[in-house]
Amino acid sequence: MKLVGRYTSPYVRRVAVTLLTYGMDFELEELLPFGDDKAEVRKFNPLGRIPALILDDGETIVESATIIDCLDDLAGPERALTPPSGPDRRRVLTLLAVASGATDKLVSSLYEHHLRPPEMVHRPWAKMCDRQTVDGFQWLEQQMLGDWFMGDRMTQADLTAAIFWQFGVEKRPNFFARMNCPKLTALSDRLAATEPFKATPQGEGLPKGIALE
Ligand SMILES: N[C@@H](CCC(=O)N[C@@H](CS)C(=O)NCC(=O)O)C(=O)O
Repeated sequence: MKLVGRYTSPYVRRVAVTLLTYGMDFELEELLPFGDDKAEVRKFNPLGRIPALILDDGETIVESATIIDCLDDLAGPERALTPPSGPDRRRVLTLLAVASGATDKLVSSLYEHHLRPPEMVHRPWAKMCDRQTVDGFQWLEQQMLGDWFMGDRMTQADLTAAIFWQFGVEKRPNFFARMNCPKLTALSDRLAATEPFKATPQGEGLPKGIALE
């Protein structure tokens, strides 16, 4: 399998960590969804976004949730990190929806500050995104039942929340510190010490001279 993207993207990284957790072999095609790489990314995803996954038979899948659903299917119900059905599945999917939404809003705010000329940054919009990011992660913090979201076992919700949290902490350390989420911090630290996380370093922070917080 070939994974298109970079670990600087938390959506790419959660796919890579899932692949490694399942023991599935893949090669990484390191492309950014901006600049010179964009045209290349469009060959795999009409939207020009990362991640995309190319299966060994050439089938291409886009969007991290869709890719992870495919990987769960390949791993089988015994090993899948997303419960196959019922209330447990609905709970994990809801946790994932909030984690993804909070991170989408974080990315929107980052784009607002980094991709627009400074005089065109619309601060009320960025502020609303920030509020949604805070509300999402603080809700997730309250959902933790002991070590994991499901209490006794790791699921895709833990893996994804930890990756998204690490991304946020790296991008906006002060903003994330102020959220005061000790359970998410502990989850993130615990998973950061595991092999799949160590094998997928998220890389560099923001370019020098750009400060959001
Ligand atoms: N919902 C998508 C989000 C993917 C996403 O936002 N990727 C970013 C990189 S972090 C991207 O490709 N941005 C470029 C663009 O949207 O044009 C997923 O889960 O795969």
